[in-house]
Amino acid sequence: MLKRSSASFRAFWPIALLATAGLGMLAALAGFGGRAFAEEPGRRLPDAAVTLKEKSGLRTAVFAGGCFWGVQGVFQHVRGVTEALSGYAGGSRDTASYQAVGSGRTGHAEAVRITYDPSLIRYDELLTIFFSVALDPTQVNRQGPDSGTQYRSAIFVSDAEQARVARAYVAQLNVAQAYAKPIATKVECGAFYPAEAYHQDFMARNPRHSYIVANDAPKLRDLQRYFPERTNAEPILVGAQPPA
Ligand code: MHO
Repeated sequence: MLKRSSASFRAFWPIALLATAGLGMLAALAGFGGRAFAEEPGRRLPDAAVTLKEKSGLRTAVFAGGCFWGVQGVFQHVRGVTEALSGYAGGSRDTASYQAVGSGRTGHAEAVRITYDPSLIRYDELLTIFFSVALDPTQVNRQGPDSGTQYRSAIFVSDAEQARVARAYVAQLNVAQAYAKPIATKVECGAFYPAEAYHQDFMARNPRHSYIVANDAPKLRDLQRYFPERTNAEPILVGAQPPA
């Protein structure tokens, strides 16, 4: 009797393993059919109540929303943006490399520096697009399939005015309960360092890359869907030789 039950136990294990693997694969397929891992779908959020009175001349904004490929890919299609550069913010110059930042211990977040013409789009309007389609701001130290402090979401402000407008918008969205959970995105200060050339224009150059298809293409579709009047058909690319 004992012998028989241990034999059936042994026979059962491979079946149990196969069933578990099968279920896991089904769950993964279901996730990748839509926006993989993200809990918050894209939408058009309300305009900011506190807006930024822009000065003339080109301005910059730095946003961190997980892997920079998708954030750059979205903002390269936003009208009024003259450059969207992938890089690292929140840490020091000497460790601002993909390999070092990937350890999650340098303090950097993957970030995108957006240069824009304030006569065409304001800082607070960039914020609205960022929160609406470029990330799930409720995720803590992760974004989609990527986890670690380097994938936290943050707004890196360059002056007190940007900080005031960014904090007000986060508060506005929280009060309006725009998301099911509180916003984890922090307002931070810190220099921006451009990423390596092979990371620039990654989404535009690799539209069929499985990561882009699963995680980033939906963000661009959301931009086109919810902000058609702000979308350019063609991306503004950094080009083959980004500034060092
Ligand atoms: N998990 C992705 C993240 C890329 S993003 C530029 C990868 O390792 O390819 O961090």
